[in-house]
Parts: sequence; C-alpha cells; structure tokens
Amino acid sequence: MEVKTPVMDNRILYVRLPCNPIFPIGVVYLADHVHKLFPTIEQRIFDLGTVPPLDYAFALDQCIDEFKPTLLVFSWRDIQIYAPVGGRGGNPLQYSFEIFYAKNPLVKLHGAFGGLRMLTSYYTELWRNLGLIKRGLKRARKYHPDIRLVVGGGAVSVFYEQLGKSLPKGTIVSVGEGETLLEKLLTGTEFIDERCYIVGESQPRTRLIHEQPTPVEKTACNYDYIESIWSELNYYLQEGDFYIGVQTKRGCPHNCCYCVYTVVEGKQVRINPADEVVAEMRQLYNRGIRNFWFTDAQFIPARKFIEDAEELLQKIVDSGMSDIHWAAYIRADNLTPKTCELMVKTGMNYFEIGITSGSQELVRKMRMGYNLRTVLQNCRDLKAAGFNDLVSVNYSFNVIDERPETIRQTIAYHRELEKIFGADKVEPAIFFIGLQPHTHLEEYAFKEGIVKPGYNPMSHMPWNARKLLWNPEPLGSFFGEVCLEAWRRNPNDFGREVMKILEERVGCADLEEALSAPIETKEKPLVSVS
Ligand code: B12
Ligand code: SF4
Repeated sequence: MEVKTPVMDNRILYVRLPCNPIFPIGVVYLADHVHKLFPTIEQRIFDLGTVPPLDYAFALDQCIDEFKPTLLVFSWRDIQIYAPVGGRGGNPLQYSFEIFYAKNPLVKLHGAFGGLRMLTSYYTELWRNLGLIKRGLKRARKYHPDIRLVVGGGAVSVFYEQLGKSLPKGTIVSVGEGETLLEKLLTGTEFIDERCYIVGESQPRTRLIHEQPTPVEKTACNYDYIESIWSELNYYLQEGDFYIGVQTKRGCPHNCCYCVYTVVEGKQVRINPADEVVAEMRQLYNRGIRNFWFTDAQFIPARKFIEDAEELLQKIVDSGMSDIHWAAYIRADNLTPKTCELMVKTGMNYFEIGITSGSQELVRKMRMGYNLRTVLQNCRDLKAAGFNDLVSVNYSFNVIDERPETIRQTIAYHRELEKIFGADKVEPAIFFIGLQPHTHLEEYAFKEGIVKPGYNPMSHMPWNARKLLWNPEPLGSFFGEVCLEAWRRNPNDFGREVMKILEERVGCADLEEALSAPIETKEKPLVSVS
C-alpha cells in the first residue's frame, strides 16, 4: 500500500467515538507509541465521550477543520448493551426477559416498549457512529484528498467482519492492538500481514482474529505529551471517582468457552515491565489520580504470573503511593498469601471474579480451568490479609448442562463466599452470556443448531436476541421467570434476590458436592475451535 505523505509530515487525529465516560486508554497508548517512534509527527486526540450528543457532528467538523489530519484514526470501544444493570436508558436484560418470559400481558407490554426503546437506541448509536466516521472522512478529504482512515478498538475487534460491510471503501479495519499497524502504515511498510483488512480491497482472512499480535515492548505512557495533544484530559482527572486505566500486561492463556478476550489479546501473555507501569501510575498520581483500573483481561492470568504481579505490587508499595485504590478482573485461583497481603497493602478495593458457576462440574465443562476449592482458600487468605471491600462475583447461569443440582451447588458456593467476606460485601452479578463470535460457545451453538454460520451477531432483533442472549431451554423459561420475580421483589438488589429465589425454589447443596466434579463417562463436550 502506497503512502503519499512523508512520514514526518503526517498529522494524526485520533477520534474516540461516543462512549460512556471510560478513560480512552486505547487511543492514549496508540498516540504515545507513535510519538516515541516519530517524535515530530503532529497528533491530536479528540474524545467524543466528553462531548454532549447534540454537538457530536459539529464538534467533529470543527476539530477536523482546525487540525486537517492526514491520517484519521477512529476508536470504537463498545457496542453491546446487554448488562445486568441499568444501562443506556433502562435495563436491556430486564426488557428482553419481560418480552421472552413474562406471562402477564402487561409486563410483556412493558418489556416490549422498553425493548423497542433500547432497540432504537442501539441502532441509533450504531448508525450514528458509522455516520460520524463517514462524515469525518468526507470532511478531512477536503484538506487531504488522499487521507487514510483506520478503524479499531474493542467493538471493532469483536465485530470486525460485520462492521466492514458498513464502512467506506478503503477503510483499514483493525483487530486487537493497533501499535504495529500504525507504525507500518506511517512508514509505508506493507501492513496487510498485521491483523487487519481493507474494506473493498481484501476480505478478512479466515481466523484473522486467532493470529498472534506482534509483541510490543511497552514503556510508561508519557502523560506530559498526552496532555499537550489532548485538551480534554482534565475532564477525567477532575472527577475524583474515575478509575483511570493502566495496562500491566496483555493476553490470556485460558480457553473459557464464551470468552473472546483470549483471542482479541492473544494467548501469549506479555508483561509490561513493573517499573514502567509504576512510572505511568506515578505521572497520573502527580496529576491527582488515586483510582486505577488495571485493564488487563486478567490481572493474574495463571500461576506462573503470580511473581510478576507480586513484583508490580511490591514496587507500588515502594513508590510510596500509599493512598491509592485499584480494581481489576482477578482469577482468584492464582493468589498466594503474599499476593493477598500486597493487594490489600496497595489499596485494591474492588475486584471481579468471573467464576460463572459455583459448580466445579460446570466450570470444567465451560473449560475455565478454575479449581473452585482453591478460589475459596485464596479468598480466605485475602480476608485474613485484611481485605474488607467489595467483591463482584460474576455468575452466568445456564451456559451448558445446567441442572437443578448444579444450581444448588452454585448457591452453596455463593453462601460460602458470603461467609468469608460478609454477605454485604459479595455482590452476585448475574449475567447471561451474550454469544460472541470466535468463541467455543459459538461453535457449540452451530453444532447444536441454535444459530447457523452466517448469522449476524450484531443483530438485536428480538428473534435473534433470543438466541444470542444465551439462556436455552429446558431451563431458559425457569431462569426467565426467576429473574422477573427478582426485579419485581427487589429491583435494587437484583443479584442477591435472584440467589434468594433460586434457593427457595431448588434449595442449597452441600459445599463439598459443589467442589467435586465427578468425571462423567458421557460428557457433552464443547467442540474444539483452536
Ligand atoms: C477492562 C475492561 C473493562 C473495564 C474498564 C475499566 C476502565 N476504567 O478502563 C470495565 C469492567 C469497567 C468494563 C466495562 C464494560 N465493558 Co469492557 N472491557 C475491558 C477489557 C477487558 C479491556 C479494555 C481495555 O482497556 N484494554 C486496554 C487498552 C489499552 O486496549 P484498547 O482500549 O482495546 O485499545 C487497544 C486496541 O483496541 C487498539 N485500538 C483501539 N482503538 C483503535 C483504533 C485504531 C484505528 C486501531 C488501529 C487500533 C485501535 O489499540 C489499542 C492499544 O493497543 C475489554 C476486553 C479486551 N480484552 O480487550 C472489554 C471490552 C472493551 N468491554 C466491553 C463491554 C461491552 C463493556 C460494557 C459495555 C459491558 C456492559 N454490558 O456493561 C461495560 C461498560 C463500558 C462503558 N463504556 O461504560 C466489550 C466491548 C465490545 C462489545 N462487545 O461491544 C469488550 C471488548 C469485551 C467483550 N468481549 O465484549 N470493561
Ligand atoms: S474469561 Fe477470563 S480467564 Fe477466561 S479466557 Fe476470558 S479473560 Fe481469560
């Protein structure tokens, strides 16, 4: 691919598409990386997450008129809206369940209206973002007719095949991290071997997302520089309760059947040097930041990375940043008493464990590689080390082979976690899995005839959503009904209420039963994709 602009004459505009205000760490890292390689290239970050919706188009035009980019980088973070909590103008999970499972026609109607509103807002957001990309390109072409457009970010990584159909011809669609792609693009090096394709010129390669990312040596982000190219940085710094993203590693070696992180980031775990992570935190700390989110797919992806995590935490202690808090996704099977102590000492005040089920049998069937007994022991160690804050435990019922006895086991497991941390400290987050492309679960869904190859994973039309919001029969209606009752009885404490109702209906197993997974002779295996 020919690049017409000499490398140093490039002017790169990073546009983060509208998003609930989550710190746009992706574009910050990209701009930092480019600056370290090509210090004289002009760059600017423009974050639509800080602009009121009515001003999006005008603000984008104004920024392009002012900056006149030669390379337009759009970053799109999220598209999917299913969440167990109220999101954009309502609770999508609740509306969907009202439509699918309510017996009372009035509740169904409530769901239908809410669902329609959500559907409208989903498609409006989708079309609006695509419109902003096209508008930006058209506007920027006035100044540089040969401008290149690159689109990437979390949402693009998950839906790269579908989004390409709606993007302008010539758009470079990027999957996963974008550092080396930008590097090659700027130097005029052939880049098509990176995880990307060009709309209208090439098709995404089969299994493109499964290709390994090119490793990048990560150094501390230079926030003095970022501040100079991003006038809105202060928006995030001033709000005291923002958890600012800091990445400490990339990649996850696991195979959990429903998860796409392990392919987006790759299975190879790449650790960012602890000194660099601390140096990055220090710069944010000096700007007043006290809350950090380690944005890794998993903060400690496997036992062999415990030492790296401990090294990082020890260096945070040594740095003297003693009044900070941090949060992350934690695989609680990979902790030692020493890790627990360091976690408490460094101010971890929230973490999410995605065990998905409290039944060891199901955890195994979902290929999650967790030992639930070890998780419990490590949670006890964490409590003993003085952890007294909030834990969110993510449960997704009915993924595969759920039965009354496995539900009973999950209740037993959850009650044990409550005994350890205190019932008020353990928040059961009830998710239903949203089927995502390129996962083992998708392969399983093909095999079981639940969806057919070529289905549109981005379609939220009710007949599609019913399949993608994973809750198959025979237990689907049962869970639907339980959730509806929980919203009726206690909408403000949905997760705990679901657990209570499930216990009322099916009871609670012995903990020992939850922790032991008998080896079955006739196991329904998930098909292998890797
Ligand atoms: C950490 C995380 C969170 C944390 C964020 C904490 C924080 N303060 O930052 C929490 C738990 C809060 C969270 C919440 C949600 N998240 Co989240 N999250 C992640 C996770 C694991 C990492 C994101 C991250 O920051 N990575 C580190 C940075 C450096 O990477 P990055 O932003 O992706 O940027 C890199 C690349 O994408 C690329 N890139 C980015 N832009 C561009 C542009 C171009 C042109 C190019 C070439 C490259 C490029 O290069 C960057 C640098 O390498 C991802 C999954 C994953 N493994 O990627 C999901 C993910 C981003 N989340 C997702 C979603 C849906 C959500 C929620 C909306 C869930 C929900 N339904 O409630 C919420 C709400 C978010 C909001 N906007 O309000 C989805 C988004 C895609 C989708 N399905 O729509 C993802 C991809 C997970 C998934 N499998 O679906 N999340
Ligand atoms: S669910 Fe967590 S541990 Fe499993 S593959 Fe995904 S990121 Fe890794």
